Amino acid sequence: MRQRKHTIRPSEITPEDAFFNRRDLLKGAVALGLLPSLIARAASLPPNGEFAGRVAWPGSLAEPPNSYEHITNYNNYYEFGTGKGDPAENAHSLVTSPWSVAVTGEADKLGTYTLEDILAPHALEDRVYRFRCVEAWSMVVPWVGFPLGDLLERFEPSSRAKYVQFFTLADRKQMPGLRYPVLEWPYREGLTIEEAMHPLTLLTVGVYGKVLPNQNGAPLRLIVPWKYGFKSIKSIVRIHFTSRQPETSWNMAAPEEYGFYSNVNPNVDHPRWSQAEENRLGRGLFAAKVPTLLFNGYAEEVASLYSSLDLVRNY
Ligand SMILES: Nc1nc2c(c(=O)[nH]1)N[C@H]1C(S)=C(S)[C@@H](COP(=O)(O)O)O[C@H]1N2
Ligand SMILES: [Mo]
Repeated sequence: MRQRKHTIRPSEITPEDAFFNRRDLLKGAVALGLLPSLIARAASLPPNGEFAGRVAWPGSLAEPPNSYEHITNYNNYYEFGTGKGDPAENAHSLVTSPWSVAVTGEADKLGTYTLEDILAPHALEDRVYRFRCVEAWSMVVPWVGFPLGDLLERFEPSSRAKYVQFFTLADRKQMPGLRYPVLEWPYREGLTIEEAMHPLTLLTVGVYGKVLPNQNGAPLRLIVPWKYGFKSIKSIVRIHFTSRQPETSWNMAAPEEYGFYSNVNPNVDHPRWSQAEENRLGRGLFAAKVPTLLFNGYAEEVASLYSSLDLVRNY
């Protein structure tokens, strides 16, 4: 057992309590118009692991989030094993500091940026999103991050940048799962430039007000809330702007099952199972499944991105 130093017992204040108190306070401050001037746009990873000075994003779900325990112990991160408990058990070997991100392809400001460079000009937000895995389970998660588009703009993409591709670290010394050829390594994912610039697309550095644990994709991951979970790539080390639809690891592994778009869509089944319902984790084994919503419930925000696309063919 690990030793913990707590002045108050952990049972007295859960991460959930702390999160909600803070959120209510922040909401009040937002209503009073206080925050924008008070919050410095100078995000960084706090050495004590707790973010200070986030903005409560007004679009957050009212639904209560899943527990911190649940979100950080039931994961998909195949670089650390394919079992849901493997990432929490194995990802301690991932070294997240120092960290840097290479920016390549169709943009003017190419180069390698430190994590500190990446975060510095941005203001962190608390955003409670629905999160839906292609395996038909879902959670509600309070992420900490800022819109990816705000970062991408800093690299000045050219008019040829129609897509953005992302790569995860692939280091066999740190990632035991890379020994197994279950996916094309490094894990890679991609979005259209419009999807990448959409204000819901979150570059994520934390959960429940804390720095991301390694199993959730530290130190920097994507969250694309209207797409199946596998689009939300973890531990990003490279961002590549390109004129052509990029390769993605899941599409390379099983193209009939995992398309490039992978928008959550209850009307388009996975070839091996229905996608009409989902199991909201944490509600008990026998809780009823809930109907899956088109675009995971974010249709109002994102449907216009796909007005000219056939969503059955472009799954
Ligand atoms: N690099 C990498 N990113 C990844 C994965 C992975 O295996 N490797 N799994 C994806 C899948 S299938 C899901 S559902 C989510 C899970 O995120 P979570 O563990 O934070 O809930 O991460 C996605 N990002
Ligand atoms: Mo997933």
